[in-house]
Amino acid sequence: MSRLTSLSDVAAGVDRPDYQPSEHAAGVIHIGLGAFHRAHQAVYTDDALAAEGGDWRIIGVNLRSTQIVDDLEQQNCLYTVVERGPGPASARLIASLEGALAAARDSKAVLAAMVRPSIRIVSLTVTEKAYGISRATGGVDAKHPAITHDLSDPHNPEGAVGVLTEALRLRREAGIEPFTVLCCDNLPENGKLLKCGVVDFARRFDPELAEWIDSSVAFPSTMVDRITPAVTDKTFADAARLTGYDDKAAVETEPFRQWVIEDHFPSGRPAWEAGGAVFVENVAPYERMKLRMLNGAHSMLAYAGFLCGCRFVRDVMQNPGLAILVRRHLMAAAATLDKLEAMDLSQYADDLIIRFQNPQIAHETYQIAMDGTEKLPQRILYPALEALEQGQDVRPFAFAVAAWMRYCQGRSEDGTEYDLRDPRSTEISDALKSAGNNAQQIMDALHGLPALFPAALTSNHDWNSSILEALSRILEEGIAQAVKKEASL
Ligand code: CS2
Repeated sequence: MSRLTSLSDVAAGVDRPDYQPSEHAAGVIHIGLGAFHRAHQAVYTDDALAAEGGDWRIIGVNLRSTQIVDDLEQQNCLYTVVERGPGPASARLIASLEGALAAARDSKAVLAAMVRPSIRIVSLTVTEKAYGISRATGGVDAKHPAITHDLSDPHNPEGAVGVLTEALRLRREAGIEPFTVLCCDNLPENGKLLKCGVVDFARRFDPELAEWIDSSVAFPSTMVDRITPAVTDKTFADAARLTGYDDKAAVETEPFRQWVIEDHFPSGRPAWEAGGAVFVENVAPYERMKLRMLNGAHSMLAYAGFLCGCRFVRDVMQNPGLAILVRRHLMAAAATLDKLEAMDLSQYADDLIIRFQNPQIAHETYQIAMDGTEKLPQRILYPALEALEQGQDVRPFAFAVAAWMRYCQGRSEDGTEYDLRDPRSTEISDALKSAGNNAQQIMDALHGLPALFPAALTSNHDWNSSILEALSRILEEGIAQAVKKEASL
């Protein structure tokens, strides 16, 4: 079977771009060429190009791995999105990627592309851990490996914040308007957070540049959503079966997608509304809703589900006790939110349950469980704190954290060891070394990890007793029994 390299000769019934890709130049650089970008922003851009045209194709950049760049280059950056909904899987070809660059191999080419005046937006999906910005201070964390490196050599940056700053510096020096920076990671007020980080980073070696970034660069916030499991051989097999081509850059995803964007693009933007994106003045309520409900419930079900032996989210939803806990978590998270006129939160919860149940989507609990220390604060800990402040039951959040604490032991009940896949995994294992199987000691050790748990939480009696009760039960009676009991409360 030949590689996907052109839009012609694709099997009938495959959705293909309704525009001539070569007629559109690039206007966006996207950092982080993972499956999520290819299933989300690139699809909206494909819709925008078909509807309104414009020079808005995307040059994709990967900071570290080179494989996807090589794969895309071999197929003219065309790729397939396999959609898995209630009916048979369907395929759509995407042509919005104009090029792909690997920063690890050619960082100069990446910076040169970012300095081109025709590039008006730089968007990012690099995952929470890649930024190195402290939520507590809004400044950069000088101990973060990429930040440490980039502060010592700011003109040869390796990390996301360093690359953005250097590209903005070069543009300013050349008298070129800055690009708009669009953070698409699951972080609260992601635009504001990234702006604070970039400004703080620049201030450490070039205060004037920092001033200029602060006053001239737009960092709109966004809420992005589409459940996108890691690709597997089945993704490739289905892409080949549906298109007739071998596609090494195919992705698979659910039919649902959502994008809410703060409308602040001084140098223009693609007509993403053509793909259903919604532009609003203030994204924060949407972000909070998604982070606390979808992502919060995801993290809870990933830890509890993984420990119960559920490989996929859909398996979790088949476990009666876990399914009750997912709904309980969604409702508890919703109760911490302000009313959102445009959204019905109980409808949103019902829809999420259906999405989680999707039998065609093989979304691994182990994938979601990754990077817990980066995800818990915005998904579970701050909502828990607000629940306490508002006099609501903190137990659902405490149960999620108790499940995470048990997960941090790195060993299933049958003795199988697994890798925590967390940037702080060594610190976690060290902290747990002398805690044995004692719930109080495990809780104290993990509560004590610097800059993770808010003090107002760890000093709260209800929080501590709820964690201790849930964790002791998990350790003494086993996760299955603990889930059953928790669900019957
Ligand atoms: C998940 C998210 O892996 C995770 O932590 O919660 O990737 C989730 O699937 C997406 O945010 C859905 O939009």
